[in-house]
Formats: sequence, C-alpha cells, structure tokens
Amino acid sequence: MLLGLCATGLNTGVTIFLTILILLLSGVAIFFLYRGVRKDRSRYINSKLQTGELDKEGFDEFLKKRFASANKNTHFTVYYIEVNDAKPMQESFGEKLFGSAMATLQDRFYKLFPRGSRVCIYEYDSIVVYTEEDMTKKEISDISAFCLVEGHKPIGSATRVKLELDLNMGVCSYNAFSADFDTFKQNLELALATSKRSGLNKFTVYSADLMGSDTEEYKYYQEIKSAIEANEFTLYYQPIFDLQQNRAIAYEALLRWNHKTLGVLSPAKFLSIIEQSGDINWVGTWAFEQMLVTYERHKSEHPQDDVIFSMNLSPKQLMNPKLVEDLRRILKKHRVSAGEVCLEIVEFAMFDKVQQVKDNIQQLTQSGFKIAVDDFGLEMSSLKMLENLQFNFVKLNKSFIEQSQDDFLIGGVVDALVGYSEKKNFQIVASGVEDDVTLEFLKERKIHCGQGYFFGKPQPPEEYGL
Ligand code: G
Ligand code: MN
Repeated sequence: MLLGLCATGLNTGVTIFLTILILLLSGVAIFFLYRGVRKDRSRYINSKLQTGELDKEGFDEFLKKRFASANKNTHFTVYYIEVNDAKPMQESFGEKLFGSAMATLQDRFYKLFPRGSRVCIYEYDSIVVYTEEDMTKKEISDISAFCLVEGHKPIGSATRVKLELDLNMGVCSYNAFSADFDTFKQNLELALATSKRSGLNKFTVYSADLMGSDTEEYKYYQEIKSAIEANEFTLYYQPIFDLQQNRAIAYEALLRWNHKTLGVLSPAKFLSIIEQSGDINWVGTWAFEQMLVTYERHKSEHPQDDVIFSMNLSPKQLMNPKLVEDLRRILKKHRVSAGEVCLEIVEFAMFDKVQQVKDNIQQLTQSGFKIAVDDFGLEMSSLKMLENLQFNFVKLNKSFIEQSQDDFLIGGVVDALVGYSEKKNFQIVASGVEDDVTLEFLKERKIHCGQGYFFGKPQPPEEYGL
C-alpha cells in the first residue's frame, strides 16, 4: 500500500516535470521562431529598400528603426517628392500608365543619387529617397534641383502619350534636434508644403537657414531651450485698426525673445528651429495662455471694451493631434470665451491637404474661435479656394497692397475680394500699413481694417493700455 502510494507520487512528479519541460522548450522555440520572423522581416525590408519596392508602411518602419538606433554620428537625408495634380492625371491616363510613369521617375532618381541611396514609391503620387551620403547644404540643394529637372522631362515613348510631370519636393536632414520620427515626418511634410507655396517644380530644404554649421545650430538650439526656462519669451501686441470707426478692434499677440545679449528677437530668428524640434507646440500653448491671462486682466479692468485678441498658429502646431484639446483646456481655466480669440492661420496651411490640419481647423471653428486667413497673397489668391472655408478675417500681406496700388488688374482683385467679403460676411485686414497714402487707398477700396507701423508697432501690452 505504502509502496503503491510512493509509486503514484513518483509518477505524478515525473509527469509535472515533463510538462514543465515541454512548456519551457516550446516557449524557447516560439521565442526563436518569433525572433527569426522579425529578423526575416528586417532582412526583407532591407532587400526591398535596395530594389526600391518598399511602400509607405515599410519605409516608415525602416525610418523608425533608424531613429531608434540613432546616435551622435547618425546622419541621413530624406527627399520627399510629390507629383502635382496626380489624381486627375491618374484618372485621365489610367492607373497603369500613371504607375509606370512613377516607376520611370523612380528609375531616374536612382541614377541621380549616390550609390547606396534608397528610392521608394511612397504613395501613388510620391517618392521618397533616403541617403546616408554626407553632403553639404549646397550639394543637397544641387541634387534637389537636378531631381526636379530630371523628373520634369517628358515620360513615355514616341508611340504613346507623353506625360510631363510637375513636381514639388521637401528635403529634411537628420540632425541634433530631429527629436523623433513623427517630428521628422512632419518636418518633411512642412518642407513639401513650403515648396508648393513657392510654385511648381520647387524644393525646400528644411533646416534652420539662420546658421552655417550644424554645431552652431545646435548651440543656438540649446540657448533656445534655456531661454524658455529663463522666461525670456514674451508677447508683444500690435493693434488691428477698424478704418471706419478709427479705433483698435483687435490686438495681435506676437512672440518675442528677450535675448540676453542680442536684444528683442522676432520669430524669424528662432521659429524655424523650434518648429523643427517640435518645441513650437508647447511654446505655442504657453503663449496662448499668456495671452489669455492678459486678456482676462484687461477685461476685468475695462469690462466695456470689446476688443479681441489674435494669435498666429504655425502650420506645425496645426499638425499636432492634441492642439484643439490643449487650447480648449487652457481656455476653460480663464474667463475668456472662444469668440474673443482669433487664431491666425497662414493661407497655405488653410488649403493644406493633410487630414490632421483639416480636422484641427474644423474643430477650432466648431469650438467658436474666430479664424483669420493670414498672409493672403497674390500667389494663391484664388477666391475660389476660400469658398469652402469658414473664417472671420482675411489678412492681406504687405506686397498684395503694394502691388494693388500700382497695378490696375490687381486692384480689381481687391475689389472682387471686398465684394465677396460682403456676401460671405468676413472682414479684410491690410497688413504692413506704413503710411497715410496707403491708408487713403485702403479707405477708397472699402477695406475694413489695417495693421502696421502706421497704426502702431508691436509693443509690450502696457504700451497700449492692455
Ligand atoms: O502676418 P504676421 O503675423 O506674420 O505679421 C506679423 C509681423 O509683421 C510682426 O512680426 C511684425 O513685426 C511685422 N510687422 C507688423 N507691422 C509691420 C509693418 O507695418 N511693416 C512691416 N514691414 N512689418 C510689420
Ligand atoms: Mn499674423
């Protein structure tokens, strides 16, 4: 009996031991299998990259890995090339013909870039080129220009339809303040958008154009970082004048950097860097809150004053999925309603096709913020583009007004815009008004508002009794 029990106990022990062993072994097997699959996937991606067969997902995965393993010696450049008006072209020529045109483009770029560069068709209408070749800024510009020339040459044999493609290109190099993959991709998109803004077959290299070398750029970036901590950023205000009522109806809050040795710097000197690093997002929300604090105080002292405050939103901020949430949260903290705040969005971002940008603008409008189309210029001044948008102000840039003063035809565009504003119920603001001759011209043309040194320079709020 005792013996029998022992034997059963022994049996159970062996069974448990064997089970654990089998489980352990299968665990190890699964682990190695998984690792093998991962390795295979990496190898697969690398081989596809060499032949340029990688799609958007594969390329993104590859780039993410580059970021994960990046160190201070890392350098690479990505060229992002987009075909203009690809959709209608694809529709009229057919997917197959259009696809083979893209393959021809890909092939041409292969021949142009240094050996080891990777050329992928990213989306049906775009190509990315990845290269680790160490190139100077001048070399990057040269190769970009070549790329556009090569890309624009007609595609197709004599017997078939010839396609002539217009391209735009955004270029971005990895550097010390390329924070992460997402920021880098946004920078590429922004560079592409900037190139489109300057016309067809243009490129933009996205880097801080202020400084010469990367090390200098990095030093400057460190300085900006500590400036934020040292409270050296501040807001200046500039009046927006109603020309009929002859009084300020709004103030635009403008970011300034109170630099220890260089004095008060305007964003032109540092915006590009904080945009690239992504710091613009929290500098932007910080500035928004500062503005609300000033507004709240002003309104409590002058409850009758009906001025509103206005602030620029950069295209980069508009790509931030948390933008609207952030602004609404800050608004809730202060006794200011959305309708007392105007957000200024540069015209090219208003027409952006990036879904996140569109969504943000729509949600800002729905939240009740006033919207201004900023820096409205002649390059894109198609009234038609305004048709599908909701906004309260259109701010004409300085050259628009200057040119319309001496050009009869452009004067006509202004008249059409004024007519349209009455129908659509928005106000036109002329920016950069510096003299009374311009003021008279604006009044004659029935432009509603003006902003510029003539009415008042950007100054600390107390200078305007705010
Ligand atoms: O459109 P935007 O928000 O970028 O314009 C604001 C900038 O324009 C400010 O930085 C300000 O210094 C500048 N500015 C304001 N008024 C004038 C002006 O009358 N003439 C010129 N040249 N620049 C101005
Ligand atoms: Mn503005």
